[in-house]
Amino acid sequence: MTTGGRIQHAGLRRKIVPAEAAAAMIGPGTTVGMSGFTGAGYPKEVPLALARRIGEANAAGAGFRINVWTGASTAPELDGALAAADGIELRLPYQSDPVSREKINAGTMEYIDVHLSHVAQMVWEGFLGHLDVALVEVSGITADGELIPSSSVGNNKTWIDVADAVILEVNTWQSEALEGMHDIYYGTALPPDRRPIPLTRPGDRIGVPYLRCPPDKVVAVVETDAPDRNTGFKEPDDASVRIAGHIIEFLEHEVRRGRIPRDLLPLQSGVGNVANAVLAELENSPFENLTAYTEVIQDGMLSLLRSGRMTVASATAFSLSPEEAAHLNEVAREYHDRIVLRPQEMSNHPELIRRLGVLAMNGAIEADIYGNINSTHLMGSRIQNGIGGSGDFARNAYVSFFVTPSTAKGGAISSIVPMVSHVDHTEHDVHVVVTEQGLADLRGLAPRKRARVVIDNCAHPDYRPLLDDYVERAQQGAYGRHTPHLLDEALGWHDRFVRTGTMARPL
Ligand code: 0RQ
Repeated sequence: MTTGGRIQHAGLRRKIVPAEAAAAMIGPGTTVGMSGFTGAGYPKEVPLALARRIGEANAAGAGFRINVWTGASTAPELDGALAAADGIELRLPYQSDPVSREKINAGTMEYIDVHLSHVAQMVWEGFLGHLDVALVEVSGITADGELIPSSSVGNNKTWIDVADAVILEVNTWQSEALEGMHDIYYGTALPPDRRPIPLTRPGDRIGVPYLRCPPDKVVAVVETDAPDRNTGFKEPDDASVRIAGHIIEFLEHEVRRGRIPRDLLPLQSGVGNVANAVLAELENSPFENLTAYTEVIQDGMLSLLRSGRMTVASATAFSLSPEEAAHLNEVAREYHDRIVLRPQEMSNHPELIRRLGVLAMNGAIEADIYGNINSTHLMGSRIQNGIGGSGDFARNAYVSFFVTPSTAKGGAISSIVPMVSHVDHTEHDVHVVVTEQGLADLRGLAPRKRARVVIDNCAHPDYRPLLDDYVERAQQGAYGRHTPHLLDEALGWHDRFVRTGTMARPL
């Protein structure tokens, strides 16, 4: 298989090398900015070749490690392979790889969990350190040397702009019809030179369809023909369908009250099965002409676009099951006017999220009775994935929803607790909490009223008496009665789980 047709620039065609040769350009201590966002558009072969090289060196005691910056999570060929070789010193931002997770929680890999919209500006500011190499998957190179992005944009513009050297993977598996779907905005700047971003509708195009890269910065081009590797979605379970139902009922209510328009406001939906289930339920809802201003286009959103119920979606990446990814490759051209892929500092930009009035739906691990949310840590200490874009959206959304089943681990854990064991989203950024039990609209409620609706509407019935007991005693005995807590018990549920394997206890 040759990709000659995908690499139209003669000078860059001369830089084609095997993956091993490109990997040999990355030495110990290098910081590499890799493409990739939720299993889409990540480099497929150079990281694997690099992991083999690192694994061999480390087996001989070399201590060969690199720093890995990405858009968000990637896939086993990148995060998994490099982590398994003990090759990552530091990783940022969002990840969801099981091997990386194990290394991070064992304390042998450093992980910095950053709001996804912040990564690029942190790199421009310079305090994260120097970026040596950009390793970026593209779907083609034009005769002028412009780069046609692939199934994600992520931080690629920034990696290419700031790295000393660029390695490209040109992947023929990616559809040629992706050309023209991207909108790369080059108008960003650091303060005090920032200007308003001229985007007022989700489908606006304000940039160019290509990534710019001086050809002499490219040190290697590797040809690949490998699929994006996303995990498929599960059929929505009962809890997800019920959560989705509560959200749709709430939206109908808001429309009836005239608080949001009939075609809603642009939707953002996080990753995972519950988020996908909400999108699937929208298919059966009364809402039409929907739009999305979000990070990822997952199966449920593509299906809304296909049926015509959604008119346009803006994101930074696809996050599709293998079946839907293959399908998209066949029909990508049909979506040219209806899908826009942008750099993640644009898809997640607070200015734009606030202006558009996004309805943001993200996953929680646990919520507390006052509405604080933990989206990232199990029992306060173990990272699960990361905050991803949930903070970008929640803080700036028109309505910010957090969704979680009311229990975990077969009922041994209540996802509604007196106090969250780690805080990602504070009570000030959380408008609505939803479990399969029901929905708590916390807007306009003072803390003690919030506790009442969270317990009554969202907690599992098995845990409601324990929460009621906590609240009653806190209101009697706390140091203050504004947000009453019993400090010696507030995290006692988590402690009980760690010691006994369950949060439940007899009253
Ligand atoms: O662990 O697999 O060992 O059983 O946490 O839980 O139910 O599989 O949930 O896959 O929908 O992910 C919040 C993690 C939910 C996700 C989170 C245990 C549970 C299981 C996973 P096991 P599920 P999901 C988009 C924007 C980040 C924020 C966000 C996420 C594991 O949605 O990463 O939305 N969100 N960002 O058993 C202890 C609890 C628990 C618990 C669940 N209360 N206590 N363990 N678990 N609840 C992302 C991007 O921006 C890219």
